[in-house]
Amino acid sequence: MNKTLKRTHSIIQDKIFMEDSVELSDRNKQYYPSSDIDLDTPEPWGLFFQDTATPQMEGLEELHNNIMFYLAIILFAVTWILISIVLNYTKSKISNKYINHGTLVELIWTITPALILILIAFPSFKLLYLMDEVIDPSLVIYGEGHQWYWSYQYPDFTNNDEEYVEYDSYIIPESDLEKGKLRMLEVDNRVIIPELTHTRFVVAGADVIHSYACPSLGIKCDAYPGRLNQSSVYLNREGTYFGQCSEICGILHSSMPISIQSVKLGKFLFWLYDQIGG
Ligand SMILES: [Cu+2]
Repeated sequence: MNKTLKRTHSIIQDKIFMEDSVELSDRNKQYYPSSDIDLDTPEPWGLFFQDTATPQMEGLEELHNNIMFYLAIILFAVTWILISIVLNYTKSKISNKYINHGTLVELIWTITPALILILIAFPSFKLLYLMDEVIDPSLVIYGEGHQWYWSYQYPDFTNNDEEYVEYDSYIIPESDLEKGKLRMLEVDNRVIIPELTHTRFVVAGADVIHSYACPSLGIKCDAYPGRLNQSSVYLNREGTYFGQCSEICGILHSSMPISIQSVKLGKFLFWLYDQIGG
């Protein structure tokens, strides 16, 4: 661990112990609180988005809502036209069996969808390029997909022996699951990310193509062998977020879940210190 980190660590250590009066031995527990109080989890028959935790996901949800607005109008308009033609064929103003061409109506039904597509395209491109940018992140986390687990590295922080935090993250099998924990989603080592910190998430595959996905963070990033893909993460709040590998990668594709926990910066430095020491 370098000198600056060490100094920050000791300052924050004092601050946290004053605030929370946490015993040293109990410290590890606060990194892994029980997930039955977490709200950012998938639910049975859940149809809607999980609570958003990053600006990207807020943008995605807003885009989704905007597109749904046009979708609802188109759905009602087309349904109304169809039903009115079927029920009222001879008297309906929009149906006439003797007219083969109508220049005006053809212009309308060509130009209107084009305008709607443009209206959808602009906010979509804006969001696409905003999400693509990872400018000057404070932290880099490297995630690698294996058959069938994820491994993580935090190459920014090294101790005196030039070692950095590096660990594997395996699923907790159903037989070992504690009460209140989530089936097929809990892992033994979570990804710890400090909140309110610009983080670059670099993803690759070790053997086959995997995909790193977490719905409430708005991440879905393919993990290719021999190629680095990146995604930006800026967590708005503390919480535990769950995701799964989203590329069919083999027989245990469903058994390599992703669990991300965002903590306060102080707790993150504690955790780093616990992992690699001074
Ligand atoms: Cu996979």
